[in-house]
Formats: sequence, structure tokens, C-alpha cells
Amino acid sequence: MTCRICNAPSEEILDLGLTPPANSLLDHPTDVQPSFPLVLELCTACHNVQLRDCMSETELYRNYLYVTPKSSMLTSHYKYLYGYLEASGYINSESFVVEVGSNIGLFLSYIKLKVARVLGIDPAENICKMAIDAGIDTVCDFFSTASALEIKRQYGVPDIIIARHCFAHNSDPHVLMRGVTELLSNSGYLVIENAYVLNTIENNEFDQIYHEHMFYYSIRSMTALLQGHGFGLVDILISLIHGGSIIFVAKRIEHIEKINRSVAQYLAREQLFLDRQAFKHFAAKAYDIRQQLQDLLKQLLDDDKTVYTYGATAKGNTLLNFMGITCNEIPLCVDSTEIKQGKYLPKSNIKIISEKDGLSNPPDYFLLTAWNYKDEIINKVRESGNYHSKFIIPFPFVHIV
Ligand code: JHZ
Repeated sequence: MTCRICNAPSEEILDLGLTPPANSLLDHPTDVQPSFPLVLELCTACHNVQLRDCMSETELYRNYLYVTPKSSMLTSHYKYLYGYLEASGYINSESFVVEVGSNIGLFLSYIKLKVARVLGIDPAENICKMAIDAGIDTVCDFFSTASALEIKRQYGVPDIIIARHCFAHNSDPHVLMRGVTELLSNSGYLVIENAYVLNTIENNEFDQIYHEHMFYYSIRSMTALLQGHGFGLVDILISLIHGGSIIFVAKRIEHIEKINRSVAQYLAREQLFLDRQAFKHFAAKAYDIRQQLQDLLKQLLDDDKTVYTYGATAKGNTLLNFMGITCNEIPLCVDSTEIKQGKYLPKSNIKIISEKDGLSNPPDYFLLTAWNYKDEIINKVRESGNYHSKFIIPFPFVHIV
């Protein structure tokens, strides 16, 4: 197919089969569950990694079930991110900050008192309502030229636009960049945080592939995208959040005065390790991990052990459905998000229960589908007095804690 960043031809890397959208949780296990292909491709020119087939954004996000969880790891990440941006002079107490894909506004709540003004924009009506109820001014819309113009008219021009984990969520990121070009002040900064494809590949995290993730950014593909809109990178920050994320700081090219050496350093590392061979290895590893997990689960069930999953995550659904696991093997999934509880995971039909219910009647093993919160979740379970349940961690290799 064709690269949606630079239009060069793309080659298939991995086909995970037909899968329902990861956050399409079911009210009843008998509900109709349409499935769509999940095929990953690599661009031969700009190294962009993308989903071959994209679903419509309206279908995916208008009524959305992903609510940013309350997590000490996330709070530490907000502190780290804000601290870095401030120390580098990209943000200060005078800044007007717009966050794209602001969800329930947790990041904006964290920085609200440190800056002059904050505004969120998010397309999910149910989620925006939660943000507004929490006191975060939020425009309910997709980010585009039209909504950017409307924000400019109503709220003015921001000094910084932050987009955390949403540049992958649109089949055409040029739409997002056109919105940025329209809205951001001339010398303003654009901060884009996303799962970093080099981490995804190195840690074998094939479960990061699902319909909401239409792009898997590298420094090279992000540079190609930005350049098409007159922007260039001025800094890069790496974080452990969400299994390994990258934070790109960009500016209009004509306003760039200084480029931090992190950009050249991380690019050199990427050029060394992110090649065709790495993607071949990644694809092979997906099948290895599937086999190991299937064997482990069979052995545990043969030994009459009980297994639940922990975290009704989007990525968990890729993992379970690629493994072919259903409620016949794993009856329950524990998750802290109220609006997910009582629903069923798509295709596997595993029922979601609260942490309280999961912890009052714990299984022998939890398959940790929210492995990115590993330490936090294991501590929580141990602090509840449960020293019995073990945890199966799927990545970077299958192991038990
Ligand atoms: P979490 C989401 O992916 C969706 P998911 C999205 N597409 C994206 O890009 C990434 O985030 C960044 C629960 N939990 O964040 C809450 C507990 O039960 O890994 C969540 O449902 N107890 C926007 O869905 C889930 O786990 C806890 O103590 O793969 C975590 O979901 C904690 C900390 C979380 O993302």
C-alpha cells in the first residue's frame, strides 16, 4: 500500500488477523462483534510504520471507554514532563497551553496552577463531560483546521500545543498538523508524545498494535511529517511510560534558534537499530510469545489453577485475540475503570470486574494485560494482603512474578 505520511510504497511487516476494535467493550457477550484486519506496514522511504486498514475516527472515539487511570506512575510522568519542558524554556507561568486528545483532563489538572491558562480538546462526548465536571475547560471536537480556527477565535493563540498519545490515533496526521499550523503562535512549541516504535520493537510489544494505533512513530517518520508542514524537531525526550514513549518537541523551522543534541543522539541510535531485520525479528517474536503463553496457560489450567487478566486494556485485547484465548480459559478481567466494569472484552467475552471484587476472590495467576503498570499493580495487590496470586508478564519475554 502507500505511506500516509510521504506517499512512498509500504511493505507488510505483520498480520495479526481479523480483530474487533480494542475498546469496543460489549454490554452482553451475545452482542454482534464486527472484526477488521490488523496489518502493520513499513514505508520504504520515510520508515513510517502504519496500520494498513484504518477505521473511521468517529466510530472509534465519539463514545469512548478509555479513561486515563489514576496512577502514581502517570503522576510522576506528568511531573517529569512538565519539569523538563519548564527547565528547557518551552513552557512557563505565562503560557497558554492547549492539549489535543486531553481525555478527562488529568495532565491539564496537573499543570493548571503552574501556567497561565489551559484548554483541552477531545472528540469523545462522554469523556469531555468528565473533564469539564473536573474543572478543565474542554472543547468537544476532533482537532483539525476548522476546530483550530474556532479555538483561535474563542480562546486566542496558544504558546504551546501538547498532544499526548493521539497523533497515532488519526488515519491522516496531516489533518492534525494543519490544525497546529493554523493555531500555534509563530514562535510556539509543539510537543507530541507517543509510544516509540524502537521500544515497541525492542520489547516485542506486538500488543501495541490495534485499530486506534494507526501510526508507530520513529524519529525519521516524525521528521518527515513535521517537515511537510514547515516544522522541525528541537528536542527529544524518552520516557518509560506506556512501555517506552518518545516526546518530540518541535517548532516552525524559521523560528528554530537552537536544536538540543538529544535529536542527533537519538537519531543515530535509531538508525543503528531500527532496520528491516529488526522488524522481521519483531514479527517472529510475536509468534514465539503467543506459543509460550498458550503453552503456559494450558499447563496452568491442566493443573486446575485459576487465571484472570488484570487490566481491560486496548493492548490486552490484541494479545488475547491473537492468542485465541476466551472466557472458557480466563473467566474474568479486573479493571479500576468504572465505565468498563460489567462489560465484556470483545471476542474473548471475558467479563470485567472491579479491583475490589477481583481482590476479594483472587485467582492463582493474573495475566498482566496492563503490564505497563506492573510495579504499581503488583504493589496494590500485595498491599491488599494477597501474597498468593502470581503475575504472568508477557513482555519483553514471558515470565512469572
Ligand atoms: P493503559 C490506552 O491503551 C488507549 P490501553 C489509547 N489508545 C492509548 O494510546 C494508550 O492508552 C496510551 C486499568 N488499571 O493505560 C485502567 C487498573 O485496573 O495501559 C485501564 O483500563 N488498575 C488511548 O488501554 C488499564 O488498566 C491500576 O492500578 O492499553 C490501563 O490501560 C492501573 C494503574 C490501571 O492503556
